[in-house]
Amino acid sequence: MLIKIRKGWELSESQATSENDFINRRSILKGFAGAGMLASAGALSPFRQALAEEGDPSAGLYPVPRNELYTVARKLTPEKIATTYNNFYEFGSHKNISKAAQALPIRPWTVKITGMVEKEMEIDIDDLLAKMPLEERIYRHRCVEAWSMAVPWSGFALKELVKLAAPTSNAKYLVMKTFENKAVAPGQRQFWYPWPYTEGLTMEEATNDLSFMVTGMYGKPVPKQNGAPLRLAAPWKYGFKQAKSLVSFHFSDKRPVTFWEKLNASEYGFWANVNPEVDHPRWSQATERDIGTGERVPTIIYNGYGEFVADMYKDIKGQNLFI
Ligand SMILES: Nc1nc2c(c(=O)[nH]1)N[C@H]1C(S)=C(S)[C@@H](COP(=O)(O)O)O[C@H]1N2
Ligand SMILES: [Mo]
Repeated sequence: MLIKIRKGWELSESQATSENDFINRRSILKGFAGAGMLASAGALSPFRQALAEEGDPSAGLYPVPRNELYTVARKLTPEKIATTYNNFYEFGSHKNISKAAQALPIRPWTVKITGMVEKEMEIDIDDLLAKMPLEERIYRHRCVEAWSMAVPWSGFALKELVKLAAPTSNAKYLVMKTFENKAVAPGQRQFWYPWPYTEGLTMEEATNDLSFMVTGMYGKPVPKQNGAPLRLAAPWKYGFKQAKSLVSFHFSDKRPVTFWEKLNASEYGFWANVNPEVDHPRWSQATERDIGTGERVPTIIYNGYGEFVADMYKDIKGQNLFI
């Protein structure tokens, strides 16, 4: 079976921890290397340095004002951990893809808005950034593999993009797709995956205040490995909903079958709302490991965002809201 290919989440806890330690040691070493090359205090991480060399035209936009409505009670995950412990199957089915992801060209980058909208359009990422009200929000992130982090994202409310797109009243779903580029993304040569990575939200979810388009992280442009130049954060849902490096927003009256749902619908459904009481068929979802502190902490329903989102689901019956 496809899904029996050994995945990151099939690692035992002890394996996962040592992998994490390994990555931390690696990033410390890389940090020293960067400092040497710059002959300075080493203020630039290797990724920041790569962006600076490439001249990311959005670099000057950050930092952006923080929206204090969105904050967390736990410690922020150190930047080096959040930017070197990743899931991005386009670059490999393991956590250590941050270097490989640097091959992704992020300029020019065009976003298509299609389907049930007043007028379909293509918009350049920097034109889009110029139109959108950028702010910083600290969000928790809970991966279905039972690890989590707390990250300061920068970006704009997804409802602002919806407003720009002007969907017609027939639109029921917003379907989001990641780039396709086999030349730079070796994972996309693995034909058994249903590329491109596809995710979706109902229109009500997409226009919920919490739904956020990420364009930055830790007060800088979001690194490639975390989904540059445009990635979703819908923090009440499991991490696999947070599709990265998006090129397409399609408004539809049909619910999409998402990437992981196509691979294994009984383990990864459309709704994927976080719930500690609904276990994954192969492991418990009751707790999660904070990748910053290494501590195991209880998981909270809707990842702690129930006050923002629970109402949207009160009338939905007979569907698995939590897988
Ligand atoms: N295109 C794409 N988006 C993706 C993934 C992926 O493999 N491809 N993995 C998802 C999963 S499972 C998680 S947990 C998050 C990880 O985001 P991070 O690397 O910024 O922590 O990205 C999500 N978005
Ligand atoms: Mo995930």
